[in-house]
Amino acid sequence: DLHPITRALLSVSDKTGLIDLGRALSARGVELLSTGGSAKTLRDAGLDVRDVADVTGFPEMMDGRVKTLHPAVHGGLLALRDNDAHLAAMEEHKIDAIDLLVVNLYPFEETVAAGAGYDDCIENIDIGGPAMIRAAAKNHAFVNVVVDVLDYDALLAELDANDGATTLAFRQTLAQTAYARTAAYDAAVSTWMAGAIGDTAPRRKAVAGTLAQTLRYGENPHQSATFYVDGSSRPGVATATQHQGKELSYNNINDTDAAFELVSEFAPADGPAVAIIKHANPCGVAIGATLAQAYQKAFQCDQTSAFGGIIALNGELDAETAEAITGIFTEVVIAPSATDEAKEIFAAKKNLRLLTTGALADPMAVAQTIRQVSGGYLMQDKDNGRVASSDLRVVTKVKPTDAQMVDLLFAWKVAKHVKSNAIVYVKDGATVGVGAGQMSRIDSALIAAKKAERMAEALGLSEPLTKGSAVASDAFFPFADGLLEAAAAGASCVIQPGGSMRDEEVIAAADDAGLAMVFTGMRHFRH
Ligand code: 93A
Repeated sequence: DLHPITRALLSVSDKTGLIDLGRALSARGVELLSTGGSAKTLRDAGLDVRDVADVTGFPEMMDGRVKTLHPAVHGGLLALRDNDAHLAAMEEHKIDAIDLLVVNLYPFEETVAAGAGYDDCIENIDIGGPAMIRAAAKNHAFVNVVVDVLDYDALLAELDANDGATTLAFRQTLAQTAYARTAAYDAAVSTWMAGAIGDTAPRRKAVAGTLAQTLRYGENPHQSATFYVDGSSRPGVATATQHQGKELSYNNINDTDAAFELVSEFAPADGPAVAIIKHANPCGVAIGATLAQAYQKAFQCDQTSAFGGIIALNGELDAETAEAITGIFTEVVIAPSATDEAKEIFAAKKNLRLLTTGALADPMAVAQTIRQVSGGYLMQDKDNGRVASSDLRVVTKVKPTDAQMVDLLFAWKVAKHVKSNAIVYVKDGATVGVGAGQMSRIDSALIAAKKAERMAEALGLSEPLTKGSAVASDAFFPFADGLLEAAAAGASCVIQPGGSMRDEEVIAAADDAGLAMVFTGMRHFRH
């Protein structure tokens, strides 16, 4: 399975390491073929290179759109070296075998990321490069294909270990990497294209991703994991700048995303807002006069769970808030920005990661979410639903007061970010009880109330904070029991989608309990 490398074709956009690689190959007696810019780089460094144009008998033409797309190149990559007919065809058409292809593609992803216009992006779609990569990778029984500057050293090491040849296993790994690259490349093109033509729900969606981080492990230490970014410019965990602390873990990234998406529901105009997340669910969310106050209010919801949590802010992290946050162990803080003073305060906490995003995410933006199931993917529009005041319908005899309405809408926003079944109690702009992820709605109502009771005891309060609260349910109450539990916990008003077969019964129960209840007509399941 060992095949020596005698001829290489080098065609790279990113010229990093090209000269060293060219020299190292030349020194090992490899003949170099190359395209325009790459050939020039090599020649300027004093290397002996043959132009692809010389091999094809055609000049590079049409602004470089056609340079390697020729049988002399593709025949040299695809010919089976142990097939008499293939060898005869090579002989007849004067095609020389190419044993090594080194290509990195036109920087399409970078061009898009730089905000280039339509035509510029189109021109940066590499055609000849992927064609050669796919050909060389298909013929990995004989041919080596390198698509990543980071693999140059491994290639040279392999050659040295095998007296100028490579093993099949090595070529197979290169081929696998090569197809991953061309797949990701075309996925990036397709994803960009969907955006450029304004198709927010394309019929076919390619999963585009660039490896951003090989994680230490996944949800658990025995699971390996990686983090891919899709090139989106959405402010959030994938695009944030990390200022300090060790690498984010799989769970950190997941929870930080949940935290930032939730806090982004609160525009700066809503006031300073803080969300504390544990296991992708909020254990405290609040708005306050200042961020520091909002943090204290959020922390008070569930001080036990907040330990080791992830905190997201909807405004610039200031010194006072930073100081307050360092009161307990926190894994990650994410905010649009942070003052120098705040950064200094955090600097003393080596294990605390600070991320800044530059801005809040737009909760109304159109996007897709993808979830894997065995044998496939589920794709859907991201839940960017929002209720307008005109959608709200008061269904009870008692109407919510203006102050209650503010808390109801706050609770509703939070409930959208809580795993179903979600029950969220809110008082004075702060969650005071969160029930998440239960299989029955009544249990979520009970758990949230129970946690509020425990918190009241810890804080030495005479009554639980749920007394006089507003409560949100992410989906309708199928029976009156869940609603009655919330009433028993002290809730005075309710927000929920409505739409149950038993709405009448639930409304009657609310009236009996003297509650004000509002229907939103929209559901926020989150499973
Ligand atoms: O425009 S292309 O799709 N047409 C081609 O035939 C072709 N062959 C190689 N682009 C093509 N390439 C790409 O040119 C390579 O993938 C590489 O990114 C780049 C190297 O060009 P140069 O050596 O002139 O800098």
